[in-house]
Amino acid sequence: MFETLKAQPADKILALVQAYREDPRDTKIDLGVGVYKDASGNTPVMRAVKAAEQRIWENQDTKVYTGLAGDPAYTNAMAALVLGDAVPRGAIAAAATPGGTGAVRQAFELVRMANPEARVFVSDPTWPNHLSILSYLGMEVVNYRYFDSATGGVNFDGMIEDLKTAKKGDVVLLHGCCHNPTGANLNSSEWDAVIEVLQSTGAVPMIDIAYQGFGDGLEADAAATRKVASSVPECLIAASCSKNFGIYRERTGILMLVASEAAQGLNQATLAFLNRQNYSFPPDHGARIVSTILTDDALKADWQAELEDVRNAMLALREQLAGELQRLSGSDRFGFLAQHRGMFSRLGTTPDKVEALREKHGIYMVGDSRMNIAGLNQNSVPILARAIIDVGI
Ligand code: PLP
Ligand code: TYF
Repeated sequence: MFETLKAQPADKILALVQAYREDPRDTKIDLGVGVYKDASGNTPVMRAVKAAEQRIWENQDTKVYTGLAGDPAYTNAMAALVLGDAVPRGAIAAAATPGGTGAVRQAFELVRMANPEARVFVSDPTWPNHLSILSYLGMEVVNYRYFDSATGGVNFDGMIEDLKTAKKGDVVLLHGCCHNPTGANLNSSEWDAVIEVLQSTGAVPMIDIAYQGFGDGLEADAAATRKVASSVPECLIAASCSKNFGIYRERTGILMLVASEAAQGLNQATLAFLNRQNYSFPPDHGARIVSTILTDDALKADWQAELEDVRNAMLALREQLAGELQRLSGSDRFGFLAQHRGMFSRLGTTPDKVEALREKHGIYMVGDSRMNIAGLNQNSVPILARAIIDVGI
C-alpha cells in the first residue's frame, strides 16, 4: 500500500542546517535555524535548567504517568508566566503539549472540532509550520498583510484592513512577540487597534508565543498576549519553552484556552481528550524542569538573569549590525534591524541575493532573507555587513 505515498515538501529551514554542515569553508556563518547561540557558537544548557535536572534526578521517585493534560504544577506555573493575573485562573483551560508545535497543532485541531468551516487568518509571512500544519489538517487559510519590505516594519494599515474581513467563527493567528520570520512587531497602540477589530468582528485570536523573554523582557513580551486575552471572550494561546528555557529537544509547550469560567470544565476536558487522541500523556521531563525553576525563587532569579544576558546579547548584535550597515551604506535604510525584536530579522531582499550571500560569502540565511541574529558574534557582524553591501542589498 505504501507505494501510493508521495514525496512531501522538505522543511526549508531544516534543509539549510544540512547544507551548512556540508559547506567545507571555515569562514562560513550559520544564520539559519532559530536556535540561540552564544558568541562561540554554542547552545549551552542554562544554569537553572542543569540545577533543576539535578534536583529532579535526586528527588523523583517515580516515573508513573502524569495526567492527560500534564502536571498541574507545570500548567499553573506557565499560565502565570504567560498570562500573569490578566485573567482569572478559573477561566483558563490548559494542557501540556510536545513543544510549541504540539500546542499549535492541538489548537488548530480544537478550532476544527469546534467549527469545521473556520478560516485561519495568518500573517504574510508567518512561520512555515503554521501553513504546513493547516494544510495537512485541510483547514482554510487567509493571509493578512503584515511585513512591509520597503521599510522593514509592519504594514499596519494593510493588516487592519485585512483583519476586518474576518468573521465570527474565524480565527486570527498572531505572534505574541518577536515575530517569526520578520522580527517586525506591533507597538502597544497598534495592538489596541487589533483588539478593537477582534471585538468588532467576533473572530477568535490565537496567539503563538515562542520567544517570551527574547524581545523586551519577560513581562513586556507577554503584555500583548495578556491584553488580548483580557479583552475578548475567547482566546487560544500556544506557548513554547524551547527557546526561553533552552530545552529545545525536551519538547515542552502548552496550549491554553481562555474563555468563561462557566466553560472551563468542558474546555479542560476537551484539551485532555485531544491530548489522548494524539499521544495520550504529554512529555514530562521538560515540563518538570520548567515548573521546578518557576516555583523556586532562587532558580527563577538565576534563569531570569541568564535569559536577560541572552536577550541583551542579541540586542547588542542588532545595534552593531545596524551601525555597521549605516556606516558602509551611508544611509539609514538598515535601521529597522535595531528596531526588530527576537532572534530573527528579515532583510527584505530577493532569493538571488540570499543565494549570492551563500555562494560567494558562505553566509547561510533562509531563502526569504530571514537571519538568526544569534548566529552572529562581534567578529562576524562586520563580515556580514560587508557581504550584504557586496551583493548589492
Ligand atoms: N511558533 C513559532 C513562531 C516558532 O518560531 C516556534 C519555533 O521555535 C514554535 C512555535 C515552536 O517551537 P517548538 O515546537 O520547538 O517548541
Ligand atoms: O523557525 C525556526 O527556525 C524555529 C525552529 O520545523 C524550527 O522555530 C524550525 C523548523 C521546524 C521546527 C522548528
